[in-house]
Amino acid sequence: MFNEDLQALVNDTFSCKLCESDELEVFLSLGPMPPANEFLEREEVYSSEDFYPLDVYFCKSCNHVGVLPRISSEELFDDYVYLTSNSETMLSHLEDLTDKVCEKIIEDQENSFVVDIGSNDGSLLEFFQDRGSDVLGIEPASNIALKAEEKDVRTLNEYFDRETARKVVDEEGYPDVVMATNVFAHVPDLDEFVEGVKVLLEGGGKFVFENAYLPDLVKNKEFDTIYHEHHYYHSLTPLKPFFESFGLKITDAERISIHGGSIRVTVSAEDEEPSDRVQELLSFERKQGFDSIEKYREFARDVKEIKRDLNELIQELNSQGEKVVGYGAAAKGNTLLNFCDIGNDEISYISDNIPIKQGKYTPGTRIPVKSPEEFREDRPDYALLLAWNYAEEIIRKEEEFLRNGGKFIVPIPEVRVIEEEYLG
Ligand code: DWN
Repeated sequence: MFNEDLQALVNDTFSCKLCESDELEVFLSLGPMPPANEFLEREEVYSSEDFYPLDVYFCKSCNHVGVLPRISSEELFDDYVYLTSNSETMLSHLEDLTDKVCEKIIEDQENSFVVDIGSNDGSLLEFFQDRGSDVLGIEPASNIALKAEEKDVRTLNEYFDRETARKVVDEEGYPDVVMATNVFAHVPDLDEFVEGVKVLLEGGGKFVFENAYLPDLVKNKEFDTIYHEHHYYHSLTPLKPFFESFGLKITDAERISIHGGSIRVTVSAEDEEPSDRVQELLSFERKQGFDSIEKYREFARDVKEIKRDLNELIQELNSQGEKVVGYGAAAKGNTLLNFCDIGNDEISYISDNIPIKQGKYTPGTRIPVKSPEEFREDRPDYALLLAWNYAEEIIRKEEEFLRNGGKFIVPIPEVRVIEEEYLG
């Protein structure tokens, strides 16, 4: 159980970002932790780092889950390292998303206008643009927005709020669709964000967003996807009244497999009948107990078992002189490494295919990030698969590593070793 004094402090200091209740119970403490994407340049490795608590709370009033403290977007996103285009799996997912939105929502493709909030490197909007839509990205990280512009995806390098929304409508007109993939959990001020979405929907368009789905996170013990960038861990039960409080309505909701289990939600300002899937998911959440703190206390116990199992395995391999590296310098990997106290003694380096990350060091653990080419050249004994959500794609890419006797350690949902036999 969480320290009583700190729990009282939380209830005196914070309120739920969706319903404003102060009935928050912290059920898991993962910190102190540096921001998960604050990779270190070589010259920063021996300078100080910002560490923050990483406490996960359940709101007993509306069942919402979030983290404390809430770090500013400027600190988290001004200079960013995540690229949507880093995986074939993600690109294939975004193309499928585009097809579904074009099929279900867009009526006149050649005269459609699509806005993507948190558009990253423009990967999603490229698919819409290829199908004839006029597109506009809104991306706060200037280094990432530049990559979208290099691909001729028009992008506003700004944070999204009411003012930006009004500017888009005044200069570009009303969008048919407003997209947001892995963004709606990253916004400290959801009220301001939703007020901005309302402005964009005044023309009758739809808001379609995707985020990690809380029941999947809990069921699959995906504790590493908890970090400060993800202020919230969404489920439909608290989101339904939240949107209704703005005069908006969830008209569709669908579970999808990306990122370890996500949810795709469609929101409208029009008074239309929601699909049956909305009620089915609301019932699922209630029947599975996601409206009870007990479910989250059990999750916290599961997380501590993973930490124990992973530490035992890594320590055994290290003691046997086996070389262990990491694969996929994912943000979630930094939560896992810092929470499990796995550092540069246990892990020699981490391979990653994003050039921005190569040559940097992981926050808190200071593990060097190297290229996949260096990994293949080095042929270590074990690779801790920190990007487990792309396991199939990565195992396919690194088949030779397995065939040469290398093994992957997959930490989620339980610690297991993948060897050559896995290839069949
Ligand atoms: O919400 C977010 C999720 C969706 O993406 C963002 N806040 C940040 C980011 O989280 P992440 O860094 O955990 O995302 P990924 O895309 O799961 O990270 C995968 C990492 O693995 C990337 O750094 C790229 C790397 N990778 C690789 O080295 N080889 C990925 C693939 C597919 C590969 O083949």
